[in-house]
Amino acid sequence: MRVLFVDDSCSVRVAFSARLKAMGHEVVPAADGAEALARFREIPPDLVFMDIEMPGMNGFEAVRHIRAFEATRQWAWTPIIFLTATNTPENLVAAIDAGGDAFIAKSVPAAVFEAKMKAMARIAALRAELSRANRKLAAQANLDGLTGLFNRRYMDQRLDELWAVLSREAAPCGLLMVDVDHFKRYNDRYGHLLGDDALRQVAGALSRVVEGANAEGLREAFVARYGGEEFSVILPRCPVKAFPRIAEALRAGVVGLAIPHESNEPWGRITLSVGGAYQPRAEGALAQLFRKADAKLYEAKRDGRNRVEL
Ligand code: GH3
Ligand code: MG
Ligand code: MG
Ligand code: MG
Ligand code: MG
Repeated sequence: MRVLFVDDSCSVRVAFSARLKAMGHEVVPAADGAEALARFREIPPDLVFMDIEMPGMNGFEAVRHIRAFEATRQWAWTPIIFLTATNTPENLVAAIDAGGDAFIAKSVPAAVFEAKMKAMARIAALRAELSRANRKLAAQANLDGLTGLFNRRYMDQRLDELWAVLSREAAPCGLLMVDVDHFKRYNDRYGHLLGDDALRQVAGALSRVVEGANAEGLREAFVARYGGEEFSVILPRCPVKAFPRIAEALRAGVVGLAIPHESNEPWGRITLSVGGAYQPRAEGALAQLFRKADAKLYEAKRDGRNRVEL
């Protein structure tokens, strides 16, 4: 564990640091409350040992500040043990009230101290695992299970925020709605499993085009699975000249996969129709952009599919 050890006495810091290091822990020392707070923000530690009486900011105040800092972060609660020479009942109550978790005397026998550390290490390991799992879950909640693209939920959320910023800056934004051509026929002919696989490949091709556009300076573009065999490509701050190029690259990229689709005449492979809407300055309702792109997508379908309508 990484242990923040706070005490104004140099000899106490040296003695306990040595014990903790001997037990395999990393120790970050601090000599008063203010320094403790600064170190805490920098690291952050797995466990804190806190003295009570210190010049300047005492241990109770320091712990209150630490808890206030943690309150701004989700599920943050670092175990804090008050380590003190004055283990009176009043101090114990004040320590818990300040946000401490445990209270032990500096005179504690070495074996008891080690046992306490073992218990704390178990909790720290569990906490680390929980926060990893939470991060993973949070990321998965934004992704579509089949294709790994962002899902509709993420797109809606991200777009709301994005549209507000783009509107404030009167910045341009492009939207491309992408729909796989005659995909029902694909499933009917080749089966849903191959259909799923084709959707994954299409998603991969779309991602490559969008990543390419980002690498060339767009930066914030992203593709989401809008639903079924439909995808949305969001192109914030897209220069007007780049917009048709990207749309065409999406179409050509999927044709280039050369996935056989005999019921999609006359191409005989999987193709896309793309409908686009572009606003040189973001303003008004975002829904309007989607309506325009949808109408263009409908035209692309009506005019024979495997084409881009902007
Ligand atoms: P169009 O060219 O007019 O878009 O024709 P289409 O057949 O692609 O359009 P339609 O909306 O009639 O059918 C879409 C099909 O996409 C129907 C559905 O079975 C298929 N589909 C949607 N999601 C999935 C999926 O996750 N996996 C598979 N295999 N198929 C899907
Ligand atoms: Mg002291
Ligand atoms: Mg569709
Ligand atoms: Mg379709
Ligand atoms: Mg359709």
